Amino acid sequence: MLGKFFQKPTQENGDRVPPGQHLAKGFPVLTYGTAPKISIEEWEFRVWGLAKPTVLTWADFMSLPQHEFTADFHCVTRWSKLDVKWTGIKVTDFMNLIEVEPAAVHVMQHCYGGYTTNLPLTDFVLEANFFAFQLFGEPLPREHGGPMRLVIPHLYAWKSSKWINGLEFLDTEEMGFWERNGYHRRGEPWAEERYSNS
Ligand SMILES: Nc1nc2c(c(=O)[nH]1)N[C@H]1C(S)=C(S)[C@@H](COP(=O)(O)O)O[C@H]1N2
Ligand SMILES: [Mo]
Repeated sequence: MLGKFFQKPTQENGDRVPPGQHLAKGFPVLTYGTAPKISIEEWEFRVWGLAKPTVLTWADFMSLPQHEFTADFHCVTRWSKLDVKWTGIKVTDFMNLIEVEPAAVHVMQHCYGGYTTNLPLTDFVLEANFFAFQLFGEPLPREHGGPMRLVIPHLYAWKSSKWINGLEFLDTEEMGFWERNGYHRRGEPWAEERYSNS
């Protein structure tokens, strides 16, 4: 066996675990630095760059349709968790609240605490991506990014910002925190895009 922290994939879910990954027991927490503490009352979300500058509140997000999502979660440090259950708001619905300029091709995620991570707009505006505020039916715990995080299921989880509080729309690709520190600019788990090759 793989010990205390990992589970062996079963026959049926083995093909859902990307190369070089193991199934985690439980749901590990991975945070660089300390988890910021933000109440829903003070929570604010900003949009800037190549978009109409906008400040959104918790109520603005809650006015959007809410959905249940089941998604697999892959951390580049080689653990995966299948079938994580979230409640949240689709990125595609969120986009109706803001006005992005046609020249925008890239987006930088910003967070309480200063973490950043970048995405091409084509990886961001997808039906499967969502802002999550519940995990397994409970308010999203602070250590997992509560009150609100982004989830981008098709990329390594460092692209899924916890405590997200803003988006900066860009006409060029800029690097976020881990991308500047040796990790891949895109991070696709099935292609094992772990580290930057430049
Ligand atoms: N703001 C912020 N978001 C973050 C991180 C972080 O350190 N700060 N870590 C990333 C990494 S590397 C992973 S694997 C996931 C971990 O999410 P979890 O702690 O809910 O498992 O969050 C990502 N989002
Ligand atoms: Mo990670």
